[in-house]
Amino acid sequence: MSTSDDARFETLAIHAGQEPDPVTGAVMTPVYMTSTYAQRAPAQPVGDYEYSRSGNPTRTALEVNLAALEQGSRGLAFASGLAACNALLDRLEPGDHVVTGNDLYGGTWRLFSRVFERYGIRFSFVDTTDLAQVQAALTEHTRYVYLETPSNPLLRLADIGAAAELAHGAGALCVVDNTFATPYLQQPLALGADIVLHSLTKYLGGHSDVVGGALVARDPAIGEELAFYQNAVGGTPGPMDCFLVLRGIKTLAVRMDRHCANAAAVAAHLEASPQVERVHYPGLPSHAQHELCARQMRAPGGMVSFELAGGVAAGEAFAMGTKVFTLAESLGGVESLVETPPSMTHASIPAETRRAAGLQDGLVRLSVGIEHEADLLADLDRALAAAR
Ligand code: P1T
Repeated sequence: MSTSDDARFETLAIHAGQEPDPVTGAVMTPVYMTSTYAQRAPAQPVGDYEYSRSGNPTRTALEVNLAALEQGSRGLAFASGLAACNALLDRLEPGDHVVTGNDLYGGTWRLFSRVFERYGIRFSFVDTTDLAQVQAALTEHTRYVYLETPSNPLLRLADIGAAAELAHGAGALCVVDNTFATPYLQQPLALGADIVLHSLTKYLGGHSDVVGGALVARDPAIGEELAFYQNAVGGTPGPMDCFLVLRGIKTLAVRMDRHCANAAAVAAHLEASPQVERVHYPGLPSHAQHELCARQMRAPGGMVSFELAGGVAAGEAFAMGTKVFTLAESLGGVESLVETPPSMTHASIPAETRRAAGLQDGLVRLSVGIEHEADLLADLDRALAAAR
C-alpha cells in the first residue's frame, strides 16, 4: 500500500517510507547488509547509493518514516541519541550560545558541558517551564533554544509554541528532544519548533534491543546542513538497527496507549501511598503543568518519577524490592524498568547542580511497561513494603 498525504499517524507508522521492495516484492523492508555499491563508471553508481555511511536503503526507509511521523521535511538517523545531539551541535561555531533546561538526561548535560563547552559553545541551563527565564537567557549569540519536554527525570513540561516564538524573536531555532513523548503524543514541529531529536533506543525502538538516534528538520535547508554533518562526522546506524527501529515503530501507537494507561494507574497508586512524598507525572492534577499537558500532548506518557519519605535509603530499597520492574537504566521498552537517577542515569551531573535544579538524591524513576496493570500495582506494593 502506498500512503496518501493525509494518512493518519497509525497508518503512516506502518507504511511511510516502506513500499514493498521493488526487486522482490518483499513486504518488509530488506536489511541491506552492504557497506558499498557497484558503480558503472567512476562516480556513476548503478543506483542511488555509493557508500553506507552516506546512505543505505534500510536507513532511508527509517528516515523517510521518521520525517512523516514528525511532519518534517527531512529525517536523519544516527547510531545513538547522543550521536544525533552531537550532529546538531556540529552546526555551531565558537562563541555561539544555547539556552537549555536544567533538567536534562545526564548524558545530554555531559555532552553540552564536558565536550562542546571546550569548543567554545556556551550553554545557559535554566528552568524551561518558566518562559521568563528562557527570555532572560537569550542573547544575540543564541542559536538554539533546546527543550527536553517532558524532561528527564522530573517530567517537567515546557510550552513548545511559546518557547519557539521566543527563540525565533532572537534569531534562534527551537529544538525539542521528543524522546519521552514520541510523535504519537506530541508533535513539536506542528507546534512551531524547528528540529526534533530522538533517542530511538526508547519508545520508537520499543523493545530494548537497539540503540539509535534521530533528527527531524522542518526546513529542507536545515535538514541538508544536518545531513552534511551526519555524513562528515559519521555517527550513522547500521541497517539491522534501522530495521529493528522500523519494526518497533509499526506498533508505536498501540504500545503508547497501554504505556499511558498503565502509567496513569501507577502514578495515582503511588500518590495515594502515605510513604510517597511527591509524584512527578504530568497526568496528575497535582502536576504544575497539568493544564499545558492537556493542551500540548495527546496523553501524558509512560514515565513516572517520585520521592519517598525515607530519601536515598528508601529509594534504593524500593528499586531493589521490585520483581516485575527490572532495575536498569533506559526506558521506553515494553517491559517495566526502575532506576535511581542520581546514582545511575544522571550520575554524570555534579550533585550540587542536580540538587539546585530540584533533582532530589532519593528520586526513583519508573519506565512503566505494557504488562498487566494489576501485576504492576502489586509489584509497587511489594517494593513499598521493602522500603518501609
Ligand atoms: O542513549 P542514547 O540513545 O544516546 O540517547 C540519549 C538520550 C537523549 N535524550 C533523552 C531524553 C534520553 O533519555 C536519552 C537517554 N536516556 C537514558 C539512557 C535514560 O535512561 O534516561
